[in-house]
Formats: sequence, structure tokens, C-alpha cells
Amino acid sequence: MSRTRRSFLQQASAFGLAWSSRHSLAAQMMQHGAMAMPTEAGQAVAQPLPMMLHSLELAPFVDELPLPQRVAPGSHPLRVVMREIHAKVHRDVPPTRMWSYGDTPLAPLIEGRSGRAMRVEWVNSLPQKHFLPVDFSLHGCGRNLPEVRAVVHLHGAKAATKDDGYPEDWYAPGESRACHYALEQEAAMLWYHDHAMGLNRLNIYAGLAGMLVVRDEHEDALHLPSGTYEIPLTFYDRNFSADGQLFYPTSGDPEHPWVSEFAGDAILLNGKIRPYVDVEPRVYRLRVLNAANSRFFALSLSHGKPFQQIGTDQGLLSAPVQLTYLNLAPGERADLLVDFSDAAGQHLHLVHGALEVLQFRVAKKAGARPASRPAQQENDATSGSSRVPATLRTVARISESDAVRTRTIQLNDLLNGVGKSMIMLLNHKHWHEPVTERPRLNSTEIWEFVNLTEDTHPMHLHLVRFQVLDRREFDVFAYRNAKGLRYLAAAVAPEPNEMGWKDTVQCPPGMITRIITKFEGYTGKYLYHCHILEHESNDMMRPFEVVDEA
Ligand SMILES: [Cu+2]
Repeated sequence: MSRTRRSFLQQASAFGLAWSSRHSLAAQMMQHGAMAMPTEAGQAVAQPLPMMLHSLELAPFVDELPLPQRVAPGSHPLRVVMREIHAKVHRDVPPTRMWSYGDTPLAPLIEGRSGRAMRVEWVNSLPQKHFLPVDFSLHGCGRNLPEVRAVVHLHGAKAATKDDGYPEDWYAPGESRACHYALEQEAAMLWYHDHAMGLNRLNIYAGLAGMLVVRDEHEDALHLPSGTYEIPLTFYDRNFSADGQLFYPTSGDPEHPWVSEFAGDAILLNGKIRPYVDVEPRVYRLRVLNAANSRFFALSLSHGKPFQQIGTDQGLLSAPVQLTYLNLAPGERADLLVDFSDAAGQHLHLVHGALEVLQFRVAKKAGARPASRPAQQENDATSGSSRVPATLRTVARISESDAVRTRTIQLNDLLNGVGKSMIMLLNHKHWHEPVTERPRLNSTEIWEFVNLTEDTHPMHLHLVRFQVLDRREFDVFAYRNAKGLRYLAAAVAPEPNEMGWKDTVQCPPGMITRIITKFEGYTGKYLYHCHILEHESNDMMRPFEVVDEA
């Protein structure tokens, strides 16, 4: 083993960086030794790994945290252009080729109002060739199709099926799609990202993700920190070659380059590796999104400083929940309040595992805004209060007796002879098989995810918001061997910070995770899938169809 690889592995394990839900890049590298890279002609050939960038060798906290441009659509549709850009992820790394929704790595933050419909024209101005290793053997990814395809899904939106970003509803470079979002839903942080069949693991890795915030009068009345004091934080991990270019691993098999999971060496926030942000000694609202392919973020503040979680995927909790640790799966969002008022003049850190990923530089006194962050006029009038409200919003629990049926969804991982994942399925069915879940409009159902794999899978349903009922350990061996369902323990209620509305739920191995939801809004074809992007592309994704009321 080379010195550099050994030191990378040592550092990675020391900082918990190699951790994901099961596999790690380090393990993949050990397994294969060589990677298959696409050539100009698109033919994959096995070749040695490029020299890799080791992010832990970079100076931390030298780049200021970028903040997204905030855009609010008016009477005209908003036009968002997907394009290839080159941008710096760190002061000491050469510009990186990436894709984005706009001119900067951090896509615009779209400001929406509940009940105020919005039109967005999504324009695909991407190149004709992909720069990451496409697996043409994946379903919906054949060589007969345009190599670059894109379709935008607004994750968490209650949208009509034609506007939802169905994976097969992609469009090629030079084409665009106008989408209508009614936003008939409560205040929440949604996010938009690519959902093109078989490609979105690479398209999102290239950079196609952004935030959309829905606000409403109820949230306004809470006077939560806003403007400068509300900081959007998009987390993801990436691998870079030594010359600063994005690197995505392959299996080593040129015909089937898909890998079952991804764990990157570098942790990025808002597009920068380990940045810093200037704050004042007061309460801030952090809107956190895990936009990683596979990585779960294990977040805490330095010295175990407590913070408050006030919202989940689909909006506000009933009351703040005090935490010192938060585990966020791909696709999940958290709405946090952090009080810096007792840390004037200090540096605090946001920590993932044992690694400090963001530095907060707390000013000596409030109002000491750094020159680099001039006040925005609108912010000063509406900066929100610096106190934490005691109650937030009524979250009525759905009664189990409202459910007209329970659907059982098995999570399957099919392994080859040496225990390597070949394909992931739901109820042993592939994406393209006929629809098996047909809930009626306005009916309530319980869905139970029976996890027969060794991973935690974050399961996401389009269209709906749901509540987590419980999780219960069961005998996987007996279940697999047709000996029926044997529970091994009592059901465990969700954590207090999971008691709000969700659209993505962590389903741990060896557990049955139950959710309850009402299928409201629209009839038509939607989908549910694991939000580990490597899993959903092969083939842990299934359609469901909301049908007319009886
Ligand atoms: Cu999964």
C-alpha cells in the first residue's frame, strides 16, 4: 500500500470519515485497487486510480461560507438554467468542473409562500457528454439514449404528477420544462434536485441540487431568526483528484461500473470544503439539508453545546427539541436554532463525527456585522427574535384507526457470491414492473418497511407528508426463511425530533419501520425510493399510483 493511501485510510478512520451506512470508499479502494474510467469514446477501461486530493491536508476554515442568492418568483416564471461551470471548492484547490442550477456552485435559494403558486422553467443547458462514469447497464440508462438527461424533482412538494419530476420524464441538453408548483402546503424547507432515471446519482454528484423554502403566516408569527440570521446549510461529500476534479468511483467492471454506496474524502458545506462563517452572539436559525449521495451526517456542536431542533423535513415541530447530536440521512432536512450569545468572541464548530466541518466566528457583540456581509435592508426590519419560542405549531397525530390498509414493503439487497451488492429491490420488484401500490385519493394508509438488508435506508415517498409510527426489531433470519414474522422486542416510538411531518424516514436494518400518511392532493403516478442515490438507481425505487376515490 502506498504511503499516501495508508495515511488517507488512517486519517479517514481517525475522523470517522470512512463511515457511511455500510461500505466506504476506502473499503472499495482496498477491494479493487484499480478503477474503471470512461474514455473519450465512452468505452470504459480499467485504469489505475488518479492521484487523489486528501482534504484533511488542506488548511481548514480559510474560505467564507457561501450563501445562496435568494430568488422569489413574481408573476413571471422563474428561469433556472442547468449548466457546466468551474468553481473553487477551497482556496488551495484549482477550479473544479461541476454542474449547477446557475452560474455558481450554490444554486439559488427559491423563496416560496404557502398557497402562492409558482412557475419554474428548468432549462437543460448541460453538455452532451457526461464527465462522470455512466453505467449504461442500469435500467433506463441505455446507450441508445442521450448520454446527458435531466429532470428536476422538487423534493417535499405536493405537486401534480406532470410537474413532479418523474424519472422517465427527462429532457436532453437544449430542452426545457416548465413546472407549476401550487405550494398548497405548510412552511417547510424543500429541495430541488435531479431525478433522471439511472443518472441522478451522477447528476447530483456533479452538483444538481438546490433549496426551496416555503413560508407561511403561521411561521411569520413566530418571528424566528430571519434574513442574515437564517443560514441555509447544504451538506455533501465528494472525492477530488489531486488536480481538484470530481472523482466518482467505479466497480472495476467496465460493463457494470455501478457501486453500491459512495463515501467521499471531503465534506463540503454550501460548496466549500470546511468553511467558516461570521456570526453575532445571538440566536441563529440553521436550515440544514443532507444532499449527499450516501453519507449520513452525525452532527454536533463543539464541546457538546446543546441546540434546538424546531423543524423536520415537512415543517415545524410542535415544540423545540433540545439536542446535542443529530443524525441526518440523505434527503432529510433539519431546522435548527443555535444560540451563540454565550460565546461572544469565541470560535465554535459544527462537527461531523469527530471532524470540525464549519467554523462559527462569533463576534464580540451583537450588530458587529463583518464588512464582507453588508446588511440587507429587508433583513434589518425582519431579523426575527433572538429567543426560542416555547411552542411552534400544532402537529395533530394521525390515528392508526384512520388507516384503510397496511402495505408491507420489503427492502432487499441481492448479494453475489462474495457478499457484494448486485442490485437493491423493494418487494423483490424492479422499477419497470407493473405498479403494485395504488392508494385511493384522500385515503390513509400505513406503510411498513421490512428491512432485510444490512444498511439503514432513508425511504422517501413523493407527493405526501407522513408521520413515523414506530420501529420494531424482528427476526430477519426467520423472516427470510419463510418462518413468518417474529418480533424480538417491543415497538420503539420515534424520537421527539421525529414527531413532526416527514417525507424521508430512516429504516434501520433488522427493523420494521412504520409510517402513516394520507394520500392528498393529486391522482396519478408517483414513486417511492431509498434516498441513497446509488441504491435508488439500481433498483430500489418503485412507482405508486394514486387513484380516484371509490
Ligand atoms: Cu437504500
